[in-house]
Amino acid sequence: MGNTESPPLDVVVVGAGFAGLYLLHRLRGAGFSARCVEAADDVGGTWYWNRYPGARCDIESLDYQYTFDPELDETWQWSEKYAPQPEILRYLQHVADTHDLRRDISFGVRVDAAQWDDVRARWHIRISDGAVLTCRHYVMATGCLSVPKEVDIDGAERFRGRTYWTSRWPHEGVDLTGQRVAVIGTGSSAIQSIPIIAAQAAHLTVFQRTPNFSVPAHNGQVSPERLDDFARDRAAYRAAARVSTGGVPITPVQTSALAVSDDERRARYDDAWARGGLIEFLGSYADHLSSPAANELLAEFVREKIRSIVDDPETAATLCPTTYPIGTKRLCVDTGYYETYNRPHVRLVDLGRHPIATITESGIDLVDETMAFDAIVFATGFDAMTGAVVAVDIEGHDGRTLESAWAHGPATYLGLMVEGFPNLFMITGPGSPSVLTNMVPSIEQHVEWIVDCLDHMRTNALERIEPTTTAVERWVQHVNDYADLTLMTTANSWYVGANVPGKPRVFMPYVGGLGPYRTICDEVATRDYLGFAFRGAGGTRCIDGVIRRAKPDVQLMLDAIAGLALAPLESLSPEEARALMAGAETMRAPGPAVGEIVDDALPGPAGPLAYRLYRPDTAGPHPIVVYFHGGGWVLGSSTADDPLCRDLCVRSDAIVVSVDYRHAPEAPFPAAVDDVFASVCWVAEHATELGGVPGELAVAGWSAGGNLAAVVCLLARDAGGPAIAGQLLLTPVTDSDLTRPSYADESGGAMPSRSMMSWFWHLYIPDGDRADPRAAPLRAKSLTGLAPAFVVTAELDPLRDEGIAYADALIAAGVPTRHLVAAGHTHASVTAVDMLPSGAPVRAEMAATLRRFFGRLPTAEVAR
Ligand code: NA7
Repeated sequence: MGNTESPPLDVVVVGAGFAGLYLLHRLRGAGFSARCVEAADDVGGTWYWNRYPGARCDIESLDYQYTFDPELDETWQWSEKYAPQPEILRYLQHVADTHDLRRDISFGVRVDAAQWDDVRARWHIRISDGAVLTCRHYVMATGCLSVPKEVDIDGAERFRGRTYWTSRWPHEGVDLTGQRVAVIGTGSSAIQSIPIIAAQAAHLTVFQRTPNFSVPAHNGQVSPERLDDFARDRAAYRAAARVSTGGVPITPVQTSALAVSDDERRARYDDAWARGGLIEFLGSYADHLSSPAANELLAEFVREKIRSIVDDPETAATLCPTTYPIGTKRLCVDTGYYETYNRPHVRLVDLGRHPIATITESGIDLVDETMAFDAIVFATGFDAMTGAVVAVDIEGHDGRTLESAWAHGPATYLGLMVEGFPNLFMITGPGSPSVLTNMVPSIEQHVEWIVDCLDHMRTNALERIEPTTTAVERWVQHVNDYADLTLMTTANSWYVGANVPGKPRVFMPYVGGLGPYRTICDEVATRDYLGFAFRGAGGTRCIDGVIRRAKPDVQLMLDAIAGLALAPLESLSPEEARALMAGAETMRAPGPAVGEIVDDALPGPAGPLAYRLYRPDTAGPHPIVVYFHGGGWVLGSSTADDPLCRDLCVRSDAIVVSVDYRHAPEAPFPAAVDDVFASVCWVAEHATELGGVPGELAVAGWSAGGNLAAVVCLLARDAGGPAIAGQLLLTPVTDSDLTRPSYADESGGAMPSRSMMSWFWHLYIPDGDRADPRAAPLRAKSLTGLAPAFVVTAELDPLRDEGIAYADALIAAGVPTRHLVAAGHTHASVTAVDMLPSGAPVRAEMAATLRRFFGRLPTAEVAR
């Protein structure tokens, strides 16, 4: 870089839109020196550039505005529910004037390159006018949708008529009166501008690659209900937006679209359509973005509307999206879009059936038709979320550019920072809620967090901040896990980069919502900036770790359970605890249907033992899995783990026999052991009668049931039978030592807690030897010669370490063993069939291993 360094600044900000302006204001207030670099000749960001006819916000203006300045709330009045671009631009100019922001902004110049100087811990920022700014921190406030996508249509440069881009519309406006106009693209920009272009043009032809869903804006006066809500308590209104999912203060609907009658649903959809608004429309039921069936109901409702609005059935059919779920591409908000196709001079071309061969000097050649135009409007979108960030040549501390670091997709911590690029922050970067929420409160949250972080660094004499590898990897995983719970990843949208040829397909925004995300960011800060490494005169500091270890669905369940504020199980009597568990069983999803269920009893050493047999819906005979339920040897029954047993039966194509055993404290150790061993012997002897294949017998169990399954294998080995093909141990109890580190890890909701386990052990073996291998199989003198094992431990389970120890011991003893660590899972979450989707892959592995035990799948290598 050149030598013309300006004096070092605390911060350089790129972009003077909503994000850059507020950041400048906050930085100034906190006493930091800052300069903002803006390519345009005025403030406004996206609202400076996007001047196409009909450009408006698609979140109501009352919500799409800053909340940091109550005076602005009082003095600024929007003329309409969805303000037009000139008014939003005037608003931002007003904010810049009111807070005297322009004096720290360099207009008409852009950042070409930025290079981190690791020795002096500062950034050198090269500006297009040749100047180099030096600063401690560098913030990209460049917007998520600011770099137009390059034209990827053959022959575009040949066209001799006029060409326009919705994203770079001429400031002086365009008169298309009497012209033959082509609009390419049918995204939000096209949908807003097409009705207005149609009003001017002599002929308008719209070229559609993928139809979009759009709901009516019903623009006009700001809705009176919203205004009333706001006027009643402005602070509360804004506070509610800040903690909401979408950045708009609406109460989320909890009901499934599938849980109501057709009439009730129809009435709600009609009402939502009559009100307009994308967040409210999509949120009219809870599961539109997670359940394909619920989504299809809403999608079909919109298609019906399209068919009812558009006169020509063929055009209507072409406008109806059918290839992706509604809401998985940005839902559009329009004024008279579908109606425009009823105008005689407007034509829709379906590029799926009539692709563009080339753009010519005079128009557009389809493969089967030649068309002449005076003007072509490209409404072809943006290189979203990453385009503006990688457009600058940013070089981090090891000489690597950000573009190369993100070659396989963006990887960030919290959407705020990137490993290898110290002191570089992004506002609403990939990995943050950003475009899935109302951008303004999302921007405010990022700005405030960053300025607080810089203040923390200044106070503690820390000069350098960078996220750790672990923090980034696990955040990326968390963002993906969350997206995978929804339908969002299924569409070819700009959310996944599918609109830009060659861009890696990665779902970029965070679907967890603004409120939960804010909680996460706050928690990171209060936990001493967990996952960030600092350096400076104040020392070197790093609390490495993972802010959200639980899978998102598991976390939601943990939060719901925590909200119930239940008394600890161990504070109840065994009868009360059993009643509680029985109550919980009635509330869970039932699990898949199986071919047949048989409830019966088998002879146990001290009386009959109830069992439930699950038979697959396929031709038998089948192998048999004898299953033992969890419940700390105190709770549960042969039907207690019904959904899990059904799931195992269906997935493994094996008979599952869930056998009950005597419970403590009424029948303490070794009663349960005697029962389970007897039951396995009985099932082995009666395999044929049960519909099984003699000799194809495995044992399985969860928690205390896993303990019993492991113990049965020891007993069978020592007794010389019955032959057991394999043991499946799901988060098993393997030892009576409650001092392992996983007991001290609080992050998984800590179930079963040490005190709960201690209660179970006390009831099971009140005064006997808890080191007896029939209670603590890890203590067995030898584990050699045992049945092949599959041990599943959960990352967030207090029993994790004893499970790991058992898997290790089996491997050391030469037992063919697979050990799977269920990342982000708790002791019980893998058993929550049909409730926690993230457990399904683990159960699929369990079933595959059972098949392997029976020689019905190739043997997998021993693996951790
Ligand atoms: P979008 O939503 O990305 O829309 C771009 C449109 O252009 C979309 O219909 C694309 O079809 C289409 N497109 C892109 N490239 C081509 C080519 N080569 N040929 C034909 N059609 C093409 O951008 P917008 O500016 O409308 O809206 C961006 C966001 O701004 C919006 O979501 C709001 O948040 C505000 P595709 O769907 O990719 O097949």
